[in-house]
Amino acid sequence: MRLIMAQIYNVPTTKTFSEETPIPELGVETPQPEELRVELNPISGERPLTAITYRIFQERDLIRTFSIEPHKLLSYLFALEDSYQQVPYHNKLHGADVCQSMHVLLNSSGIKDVFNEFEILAAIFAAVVHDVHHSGLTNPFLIKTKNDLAILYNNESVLENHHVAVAFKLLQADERNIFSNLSAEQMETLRKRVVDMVLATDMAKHKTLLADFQNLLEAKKMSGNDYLTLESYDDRILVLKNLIHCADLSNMTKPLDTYSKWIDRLMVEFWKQGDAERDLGLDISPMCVRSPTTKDKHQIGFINSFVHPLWETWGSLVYPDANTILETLAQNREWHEASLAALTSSTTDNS
Ligand code: 8BR
Ligand code: ZN
Repeated sequence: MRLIMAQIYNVPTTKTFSEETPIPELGVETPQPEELRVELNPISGERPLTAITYRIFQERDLIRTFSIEPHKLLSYLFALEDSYQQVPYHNKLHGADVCQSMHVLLNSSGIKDVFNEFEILAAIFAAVVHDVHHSGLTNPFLIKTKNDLAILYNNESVLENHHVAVAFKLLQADERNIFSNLSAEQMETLRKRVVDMVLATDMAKHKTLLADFQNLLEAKKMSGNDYLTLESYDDRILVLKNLIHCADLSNMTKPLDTYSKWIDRLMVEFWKQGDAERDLGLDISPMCVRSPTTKDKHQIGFINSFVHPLWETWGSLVYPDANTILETLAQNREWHEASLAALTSSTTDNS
């Protein structure tokens, strides 16, 4: 990935829309509008991200509230979608999935009326852009191979800084500037929230983020309020940061047939990185080792250390909304445990 410091990203030559271009009802042309929700990727003409995000903007009335010009929104979403790389996991489908998950989480009963329309716009936007132009390689890999992006961002949240920079770079062209009707002050406020949220998707921030969230909820309980009141910017953004983190780590809380597809994609991406590490003579990262037990072992550890504590805390805030989510997460972990036990016993039998 060649990169000149002043040049964040070469914007692709994606179709742009003008005021004269007819806007399809669902954002993308499809002869099967009813089926679009079910078979999103093929029916949307391989534009799942545009179709989902355009629908969410419509449903939440963000287009009218923020005077967003529909042709600019489509031009932005097309360019964003084309800026997600064709990697096995961190592709446009993941961007669309996290945006959709964010949309659903924002409707949880415990927080339904907590955030204003502006924060909702920032949260939906941050979710859809949060992994744009991801190369399918982890931060530690980019750092140890001294990639240009690691140099540019001084090894700090390398990918996340890049994702948010690309997202704002795409806004620079007039025809894609969906926020052109916001005042300079509103734009600054929006930008700060989006940057804070996208940077919070760096797994290196997980521990602090969750501990601060738990402290906040504890303090709120002690004040005797049974509904959440968030006054300061720090408190509000802390909940939003945890919200995007939950949306990002939501695939293992979904039914097994959906979850297993995501985890298989992630493993293909990890294995490719492992191959690159081997070819470069580097130590292979533990989750990138091509061994039959890597997937189960790693996911059990990941769920126990990161995903379950996060969702348990979220569940305490939106109780009882997250109960089904926590049950599905437990079932998916049991599926990995059973698979690992079967693999281990077959190895022992053969020895
Ligand atoms: P991003 O999607 O923003 O990269 O953050 C999630 C990170 O968590 C992934 O890049 C990956 O390194 C890690 N992860 C693991 Br390990 N298992 C995961 C899973 N089942 N789903 C999502 N992320 C996972
Ligand atoms: Zn992500």
